[in-house]
Amino acid sequence: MKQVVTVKRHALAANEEHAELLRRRFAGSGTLAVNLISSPGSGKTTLLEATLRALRGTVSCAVIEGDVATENDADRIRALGVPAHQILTGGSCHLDARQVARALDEGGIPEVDVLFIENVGNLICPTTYDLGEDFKVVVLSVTEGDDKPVKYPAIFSRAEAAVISKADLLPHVPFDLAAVQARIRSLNPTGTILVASALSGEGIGGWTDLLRTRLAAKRRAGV
Ligand SMILES: Nc1nc2c(ncn2[C@@H]2O[C@H](COP(=O)(O)OP(=O)(O)O)[C@@H](O)[C@H]2O)c(=O)[nH]1
Ligand SMILES: [Mg+2]
Repeated sequence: MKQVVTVKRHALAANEEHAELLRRRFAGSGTLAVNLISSPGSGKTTLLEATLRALRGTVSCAVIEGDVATENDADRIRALGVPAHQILTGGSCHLDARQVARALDEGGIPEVDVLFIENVGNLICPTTYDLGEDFKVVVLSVTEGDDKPVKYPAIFSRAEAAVISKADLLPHVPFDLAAVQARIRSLNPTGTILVASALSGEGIGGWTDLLRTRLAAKRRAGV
């Protein structure tokens, strides 16, 4: 048991070094890097598709996709004319900083204003792996149940923004939106909580405003 803990600690320490290199790289290019984390199927790729359509022509974007198998998500992004690279983890439950660096070096990803990294779908492992991102976003769909913030507190406390997705389904599912917002707020008092539907477009403006504001702040700060 002690050995397992030690190995995990070493893996995380090595990841930190690579994450720091990525952070410097993103600072150099003025790229806002956003790490999207959620359960499978909560709507990350669909949210990205709506986001890329909304930012088109004003903010240059690229996407790194992380999945256990298939190029499906990268293909969905490329279909919009946006550069995308698919990392296949072959079973691993999270992306690490070295994989992201390799994707940037070899994946044909140009320097852009905003780089989205769609992590492997789960609310646990990706939480502890820094990818040099500016901030993490947790996506929680209304069909997943309103208890998830208290069951997976680490990601909800670490993510600077929480997007409650599939809001168009709220009339059809038992999901106490006010209670979820209060639970997230108690885990992360300074975070932003957005309610959105990629299908209806609700909340997409607020989400893209947040991205534009964070990008402008990063450019002003020069880091
Ligand atoms: N009703 C509704 N369905 C959505 C919405 N966003 C995504 N979906 C559906 O949810 C499923 C999973 O979406 P996807 O974006 O692939 O999730 P990911 O695994 O988190 O990337 C798909 O069937 C989508 O059509 C939404 O805003 N409203
Ligand atoms: Mg996806």
